[in-house]
Amino acid sequence: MTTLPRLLHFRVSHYNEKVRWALDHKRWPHLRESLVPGFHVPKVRWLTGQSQLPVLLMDGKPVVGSGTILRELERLRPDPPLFPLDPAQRARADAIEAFFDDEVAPALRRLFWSTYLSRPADCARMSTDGASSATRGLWRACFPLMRPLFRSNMGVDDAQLEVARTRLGTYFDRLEAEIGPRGYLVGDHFGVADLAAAAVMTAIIRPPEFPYPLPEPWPPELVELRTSVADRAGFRWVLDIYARHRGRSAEVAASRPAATPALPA
Ligand SMILES: N[C@@H](CCC(=O)N[C@@H](CS)C(=O)NCC(=O)O)C(=O)O
Repeated sequence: MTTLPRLLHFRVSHYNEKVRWALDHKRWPHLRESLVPGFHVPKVRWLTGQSQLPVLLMDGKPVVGSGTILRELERLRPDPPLFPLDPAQRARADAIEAFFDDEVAPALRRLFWSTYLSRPADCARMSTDGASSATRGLWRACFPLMRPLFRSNMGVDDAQLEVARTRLGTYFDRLEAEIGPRGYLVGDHFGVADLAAAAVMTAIIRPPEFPYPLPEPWPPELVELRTSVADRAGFRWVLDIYARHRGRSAEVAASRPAATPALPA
């Protein structure tokens, strides 16, 4: 790599948090470009032919999707490791990551956004957090047009919300069943399964170490949702993993020169 990786991301997103965390865990200096949901489409489509984030530009070449990006980071910078070397542990870690990515993440995202989509002002503040007030105003003006697209893109409808609410407890059951005697999901060390499960759960848990706190006040329905699971051991596990392992950011401010060796540990 001759230039710093550049992460195109949504601040609020749990899939995007997986990649930020992996870059930070590996102390890999990188640039971040935060995009605004809805307004991101032309740029991301132009770069990648699809519209989802995260996208990591590595020497200008796009790598798309959190799972693919994590594996590419591991291949290029294996130390400190995220993926177990033992094949049985690796298979378990991959399966846990797939469960949280494919089953849990869409359901929690649905629940999270459902608490915002009927509150245009709160939704605009959350979606454009970090952007200019002009961008926020424009986003707010476009909201009536974007809202139905957001609903259909994320499956925010009564039937799918009901399924998500019904299954919420089972997601915590699965998480709690995977926690081993040393407090990690696979083996004795922090790894990809812990990172993926905890990052995905941030959609409703929002630990204090999550790098982009939601603007206050939260919608009361989101506060209720979080409170409804706050007595779960899995909830405490996510807070604990974040407190112990989220660590410092390896983001480099955009004005710094773009070819930089590793940061001191
Ligand atoms: N499987 C993908 C899912 C990524 C994804 O769903 N990203 C959402 C944000 S949470 C997105 O970019 N949505 C905008 C769109 O679909 O245009 C991954 O792991 O990265």
